[in-house]
Order: sequence, then C-alpha cells, then structure tokens
Amino acid sequence: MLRLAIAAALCVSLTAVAAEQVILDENVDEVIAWASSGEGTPENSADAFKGSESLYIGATGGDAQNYNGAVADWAWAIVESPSAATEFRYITFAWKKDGGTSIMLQLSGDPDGWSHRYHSGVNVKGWNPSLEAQPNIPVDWEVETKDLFADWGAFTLVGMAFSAGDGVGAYYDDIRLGQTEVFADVEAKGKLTTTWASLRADAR
Ligand SMILES: [Ca+2]
Repeated sequence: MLRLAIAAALCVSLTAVAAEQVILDENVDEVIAWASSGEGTPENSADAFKGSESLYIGATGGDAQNYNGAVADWAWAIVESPSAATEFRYITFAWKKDGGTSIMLQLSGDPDGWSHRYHSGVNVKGWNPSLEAQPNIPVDWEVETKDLFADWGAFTLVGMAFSAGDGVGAYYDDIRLGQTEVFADVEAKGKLTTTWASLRADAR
C-alpha cells in the first residue's frame, strides 16, 4: 500500500515535470539576444530567484522595456486542454523591483498581439488590457502562476516583453509554461523545496 501511494504520487510529479517549457532561467544571455527591441538596458544579473542568473531590465527612460513580438521558432499553443508537447495552459514567473511603482510582463499572441498582460503595482504606461497580479510591486522575489486560457482564451504565444514600467530596474527569472497549474518545485535560494520530503511525509 505504501509502495503504491509513493508510486502514484511520483507518477503525478513526473507528469508535471514532463509538461513544462522553460522560457527564462539560466539562459539569460539567449533571452537578451532575442529580446532585442525596446529602450531598456538588459543585463545578466547574479541576483537570481532560481539558479545563478536572472534577467535585469534597466529602465532609464523611453519605453523601459525589452521585447520581441515574434521570437524565432515560438508557436506555443495556449489551449483549454493541453496534450501535445507544444500545448500549454499555465505560466509561472518570478519577478521583483528595486523600487518604483510598476512591473509588467506582456505576452505577444496570435490573435490579439500584445493584448495579454500582467502587472503588479501601477500600470504606469496605461497599456491595456492588463490584469493586476498584486496591488504593490514585488520588493522581493514573488512567484505568480496564471491560467492563460482562463484569462485570455485560446491563442498562440509568439513573443514576450519584459517591461520595467517606470525609471527603476526590474528582475525576471524562472518563467515556465505548463500544462497543469502544478509546476515542478523550484530550489530557490533560501526556499529549498521538498518534493520527496513531502512524499515521504504523506506516506507515513
Ligand atoms: Ca535563473
């Protein structure tokens, strides 16, 4: 019985891991290379939520962002019931700000272009539609997990914008697409997660 319970729990866990697509984590230089539009000043930062690097968007003026509305080879299908390897429903991301009032993540899609946005704090540029994740900016790393299909309906995700909003830099890390709302645990700094420990505790 105990063995069955562990096997069943592990099976669920492995399924969740298999159904994820990493957009941003330890590939910051690649992301900076494709997010080549915009007037932000991107850097590979050692201030990471996960692993050893995050994407920092310096924002000294202009549109205060870096983006690409049509990343090469991107055609992630956002659907109600994902099954194929390129189909997803959920997104998770970690972000924070050094101060200021605004942070935003924009998703470019077909149809509707950039009209899929999330922000915390003030939507200082007035870019809409945008859904508020939190009323205040994340002063430390915060993780947001969103149901893209529920929020925006079906679309094909083809691009992304990292938008610091005001004159203060913003950090992004651990952006993943998932087929379920349960993402694989992250061993973030100071937040060692416990998939196996939880399994063992449940089985006792
Ligand atoms: Ca990282």
